[in-house]
Amino acid sequence: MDRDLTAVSVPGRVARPGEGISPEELALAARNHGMPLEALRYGLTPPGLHYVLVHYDIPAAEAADWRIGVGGLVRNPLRLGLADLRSYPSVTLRVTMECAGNGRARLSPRPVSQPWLVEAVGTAEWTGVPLRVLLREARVEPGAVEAVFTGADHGVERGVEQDYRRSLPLRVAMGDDADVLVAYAMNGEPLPPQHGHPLRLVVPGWYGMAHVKWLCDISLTDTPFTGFQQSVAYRYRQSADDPGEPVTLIAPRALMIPPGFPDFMSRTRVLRPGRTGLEGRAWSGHAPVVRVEISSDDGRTWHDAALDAPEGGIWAWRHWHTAWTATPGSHVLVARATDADGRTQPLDQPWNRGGFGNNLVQRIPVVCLPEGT
Ligand SMILES: Nc1nc2c(c(=O)[nH]1)N[C@H]1C(S)=C(S)[C@@H](COP(=O)(O)O)O[C@H]1N2
Ligand SMILES: [Mo]
Repeated sequence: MDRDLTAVSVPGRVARPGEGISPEELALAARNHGMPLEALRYGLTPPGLHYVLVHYDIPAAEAADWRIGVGGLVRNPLRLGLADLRSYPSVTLRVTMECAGNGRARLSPRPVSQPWLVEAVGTAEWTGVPLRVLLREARVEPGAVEAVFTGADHGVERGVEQDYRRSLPLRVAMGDDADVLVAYAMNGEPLPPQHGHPLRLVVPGWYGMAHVKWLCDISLTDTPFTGFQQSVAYRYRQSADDPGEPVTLIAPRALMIPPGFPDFMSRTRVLRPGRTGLEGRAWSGHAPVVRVEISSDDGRTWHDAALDAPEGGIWAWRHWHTAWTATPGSHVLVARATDADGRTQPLDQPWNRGGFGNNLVQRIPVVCLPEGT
């Protein structure tokens, strides 16, 4: 007899003190890649360098056969193909997307899951139909409170067999804060397989888990969705029995392009004495970033970096730059973003059991060589 699913798919856990990254975590890390930090130089992340996170397998999907249904509590159910979607006026938005688990691998104790360092981010231009337009055409019934989005990918997670599925409150789905898109293009091209070909949801300002890929169904419901990715995963919990709060908007974060050149194995940064430019990008899903501070002494003293004008709208990261005079010896560079709501980044890790929404500052150890070497 087959083993049941709970035997192949175990509950979530936190690593034991000193427990290294397991082969299972390595397998996830090899499938789900981050954005190399030097790619922070590009406002629009080049194809292939945007981070990727896929819970199960990339499903086989033919654009020509794809249909998306809009149903549930609606008066006029829809069933649309790609050509139908392309016939609506399109909207293009530049959106910075970040995985809610970004930074997880550095937490102590470490939640066992996709072991991101800090690079689970990317910015793309998404083109599609505002979800609001489809919901209006479907004539949502007054009793509806949420829209539930289903992806075509299937798997088992912590013993629960499922299609990847997430919901949004109707207010968010209707685009009260930002246009939510049913997107069929990324940077002007059809979506690549790993980013949801042929259709995905894009929810500006929200962590990645909300942007359902391989989108095949939208269903309006009169009760909040309680599926796995909503009520088990993606909650800020302190313990296994804590009901927690849902993970939603992206917390502010600044990242710096590591300066100098890296050692192959340790990736320690090496540079020569003198003035060196420091630059990077910063974003927040709550409000625009209004300040980036830099420290070259591991957070003891700070100075403000210059913020460049926003490029491509309010949902995309902002470029910042400053200069630093490197002196021989070891230094730790730190960058910290603050948004217009006054949210900023902690110097000590904010910990929760899933390792979500952790926006601890990035620390980059650098070694500056002696004069004349
Ligand atoms: N159908 C489906 N949608 C999904 C996922 C998934 O596994 N299946 N992963 C989510 C998560 S956790 C993230 S962080 C983003 C990643 O999007 P990207 O791979 O295009 O960067 O997709 C989200 N949408
Ligand atoms: Mo994610």
